[in-house]
Amino acid sequence: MKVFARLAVALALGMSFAVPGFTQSHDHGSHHQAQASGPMSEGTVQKVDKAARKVTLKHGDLKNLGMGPMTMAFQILDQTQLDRLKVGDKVSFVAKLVSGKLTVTMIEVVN
Ligand SMILES: [Cu+2]
Repeated sequence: MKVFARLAVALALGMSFAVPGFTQSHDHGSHHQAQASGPMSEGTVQKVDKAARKVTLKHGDLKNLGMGPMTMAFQILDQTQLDRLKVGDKVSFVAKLVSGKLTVTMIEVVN
């Protein structure tokens, strides 16, 4: 339940910093928002484990998960997205809790 508590705190903090006048449906102009079905985060690939379908990312703030910068492993559901990754790649990704596991639902290499 710890994660959910932190998520609630993160949401509350996010709300208090929201710019007055911006509605929730406001398009911030990033084409990533639509394709990602979640907020994009930045990271660097540290390790790819194809057998376990996991990628270890050194990531920046994950605002939707209430997480600060750290290095950690994520599940990746889509094998083809995992196959494209290699150590050292800079990536944009969407991380979510899926069935209680931190999971990358979308990831792309940033050139
Ligand atoms: Cu993390």
